[in-house]
Amino acid sequence: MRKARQLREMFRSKKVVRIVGAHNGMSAKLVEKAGFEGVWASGLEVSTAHAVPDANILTMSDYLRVASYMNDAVSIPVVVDADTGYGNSNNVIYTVQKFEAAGIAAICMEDKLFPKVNSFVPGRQELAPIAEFVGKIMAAKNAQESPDFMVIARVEALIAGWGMEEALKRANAYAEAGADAVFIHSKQKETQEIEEFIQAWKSETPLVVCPTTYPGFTVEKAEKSGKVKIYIFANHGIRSAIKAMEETFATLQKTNDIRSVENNISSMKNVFDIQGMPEMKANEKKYLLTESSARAIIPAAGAAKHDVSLLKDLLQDRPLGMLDVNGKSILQRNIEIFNQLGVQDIAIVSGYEGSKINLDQVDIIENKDYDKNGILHSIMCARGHLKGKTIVAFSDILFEKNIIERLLKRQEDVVIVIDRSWQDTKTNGRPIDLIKASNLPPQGERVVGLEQDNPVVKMGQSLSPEEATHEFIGIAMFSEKGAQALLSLYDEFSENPPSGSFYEAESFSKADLSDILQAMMDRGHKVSSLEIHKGWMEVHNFEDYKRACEMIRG
Ligand code: SPV
Ligand code: MG
Repeated sequence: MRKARQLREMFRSKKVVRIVGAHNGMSAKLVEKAGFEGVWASGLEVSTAHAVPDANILTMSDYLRVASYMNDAVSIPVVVDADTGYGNSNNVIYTVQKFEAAGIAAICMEDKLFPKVNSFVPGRQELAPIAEFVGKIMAAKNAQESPDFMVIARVEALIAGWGMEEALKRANAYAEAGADAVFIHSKQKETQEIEEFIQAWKSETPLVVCPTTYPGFTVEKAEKSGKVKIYIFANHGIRSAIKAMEETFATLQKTNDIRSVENNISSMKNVFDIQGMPEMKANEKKYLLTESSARAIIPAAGAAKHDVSLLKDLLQDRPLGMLDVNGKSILQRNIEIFNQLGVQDIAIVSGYEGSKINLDQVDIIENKDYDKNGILHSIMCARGHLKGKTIVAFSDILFEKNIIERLLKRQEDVVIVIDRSWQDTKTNGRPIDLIKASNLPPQGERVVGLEQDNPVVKMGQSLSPEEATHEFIGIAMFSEKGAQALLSLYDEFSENPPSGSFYEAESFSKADLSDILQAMMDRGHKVSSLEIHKGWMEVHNFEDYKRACEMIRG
């Protein structure tokens, strides 16, 4: 009974506990999000949400189900409006057992006859005899399991027009019977009636008020009284929802144009947040294990460094990975490929114009020093993700799905993707990461055997074209063991950075992935390869961009 205790503890403070009416999990969650202390599972709201009168048309089980959804959606206490207790004392016992078991902190029962009618509906407002209601309170208090659970007794004498004396008589009888609080209800427009009651109230039992019709009785006044412990904003949630929906529907009906309401409705992101979708996605990453269970790291921190002069306009406000290729950014395309292949845990390392990487369902990790260090350090910013099978893919390349599909099937500890068609590429003097693999690429028109490993012997931009067999495309995969080896070598160099250059980088801090891969090879680690023939491209200049837009449709 964690929440019942929470509510009891709030009662100990001088502050009034503000609870707000809700009718389902969503509205309860919005109450909590807005910063209130508790939820009022309002009979009026729940009935309205079902489009039936607030007159015990719904059954106790209906209310219980809705209250449970509310309670499950929030971490603050839920106080349930249990009307008359849904019958006589026998029904009250069952009601308390069920609601308490559902985690509800308190129930409130009113001293009307079953079936009740909402207090603001003119006409029939029949009160139960005092003895009968006292019996219900005792039944409720005896039925509760935990001493923390609360039973609030609601006095309807003022609503029914029986006068102040009757109201005080009843309130005192209910307090004597063991009610944890007395809810005194009034439908007056002015505050005199409620103030008179509070003035005359001498019992230690705290009061509950619901000033829907007498809003002049503010939270501040309630607090000042020293006697009111709960202040109910009973139905303002559903009334605002009704108005908002009516306005949206009326506008849509008139305009037949979604754009006419777009600015006045909640974003889909907010909808998913209320659902708890981010938490679900986080759980998926942990527990929806796929055959490969691979993760991905995409370093996207550096400002484009190559010949981007003609891309400048497109890139002045965003990193290269956010370049739009026919309606989708490069990063978005690549994330979709990973997701389709079951790679859900994706970390993107941001740096240059990092705030523009507005992608959902990925972890965005900032490399604050992106302008001082190289890609290797960007990758290491996401080292928390470098466990188990992990693919590292550069952010400025577009690639076909089958490359990743084939890569995921590989079992070696370090596998890098290498293209045998590199000589076909016009680089215009731009350096590319060349590879010397153990075996020459298969020659001739028709080729099989690309699934066999062809271990890498050497890699780097300074390899001579005569020596080179392939080109590294910027995608590598590490097994658990491979990732460990990479991390420990990185840590070793970080602790003792080599003075001067580090392989082809001017310093260790500027190192590229190819530099550390070469270092791994030099330490005797095997770097395997996945050989491909085209099926990818990098976007480094306007020419590349135009070709990418032509080749990628949709
Ligand atoms: C409710 O919210 O259902 C209440 C408060 O019982 S009132 O509608 O004011 O009676
Ligand atoms: Mg009610």
